[in-house]
Amino acid sequence: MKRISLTQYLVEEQRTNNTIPAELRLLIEVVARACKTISHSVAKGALGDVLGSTETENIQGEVQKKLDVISNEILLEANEWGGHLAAMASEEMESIHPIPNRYPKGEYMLLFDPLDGSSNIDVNVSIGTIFSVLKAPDGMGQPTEADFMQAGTKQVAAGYAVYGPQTMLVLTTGNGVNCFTLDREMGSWVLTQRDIKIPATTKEFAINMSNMRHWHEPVKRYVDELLAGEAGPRGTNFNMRWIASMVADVHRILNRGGIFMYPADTRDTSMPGKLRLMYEANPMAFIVEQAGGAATDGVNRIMDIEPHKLHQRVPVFLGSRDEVALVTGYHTA
Ligand code: AHM
Ligand code: MG
Repeated sequence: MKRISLTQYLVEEQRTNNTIPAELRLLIEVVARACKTISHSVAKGALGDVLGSTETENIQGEVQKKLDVISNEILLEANEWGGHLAAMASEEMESIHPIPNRYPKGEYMLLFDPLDGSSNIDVNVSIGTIFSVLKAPDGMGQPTEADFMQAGTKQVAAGYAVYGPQTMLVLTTGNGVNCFTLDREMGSWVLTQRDIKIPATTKEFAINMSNMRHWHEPVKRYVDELLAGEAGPRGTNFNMRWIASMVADVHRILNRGGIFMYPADTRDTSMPGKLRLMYEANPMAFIVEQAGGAATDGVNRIMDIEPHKLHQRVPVFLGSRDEVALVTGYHTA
């Protein structure tokens, strides 16, 4: 079988479909290279002294793992000097990171969750990197947080790397979803799945069931119906999987269908859900929609939400189209 590298794929996309401007292509290649470096650190584990926590907390008040900080540094350093970006933002940094004056500035803005699934780092379970690319507003001066406040529909690219038994990169530039596997010996990303599509129906769901007692009524109703199996209104048995790394859970859904849920609950109405809109929900929603699935916050399409804060949280329901429609319908009924 002829091997197609990420570089070749991107160049051909640029040439034939004109969906990827040259600058964006180079930016994606830099992000992919950074993910390769992160993958290398992740794989070393204790041998690279990368496990465990730092003494610091991030903006969300969460204790940072060493790998959270290392991955953040890798992405910042890799992307600072290339000239494709105006600014970056990350789960691990309180405010945005403008490109330093010593480097040329580009027209894109990059957001990322450098190491998603932090609770799985120290137990050798799949984790990942999620990223989203926006265009800088026309005529933007010194970038500010306000420049990042763009709905998910404005994304020009999104992707994630999953560091599992294999390291994979899943990418969309708005023209379907493709998956590349890292060839560790050659150091290159090889196209291994083209135009991935999520089945519209499913018999698998993913949610952290330990929060059940806190859920709102529509989520309770929906999950109760799934749990009732053959005897319930759905008339069929559902299976459940929860990896607690969004990248790994979404990757499974992309490959075999399913619905992923991280709902808001009754505990804290000022903090709807756990996942962050700008660098978790939006990029995943873009990928899932490009694969024929759907993504809502229970009421609205995630990519239509107008953001008002860099680190804002959002309830997430994404995956197989029909299931997302059903649980969303329960919220709006
Ligand atoms: P993180 O960005 O701090 O790693 O948190 C996000 C992760 C998601 O990957 C995952 O879906 C969720 O948190 C798991 O949460 P929980 O521990 O409540 O199951
Ligand atoms: Mg995360």
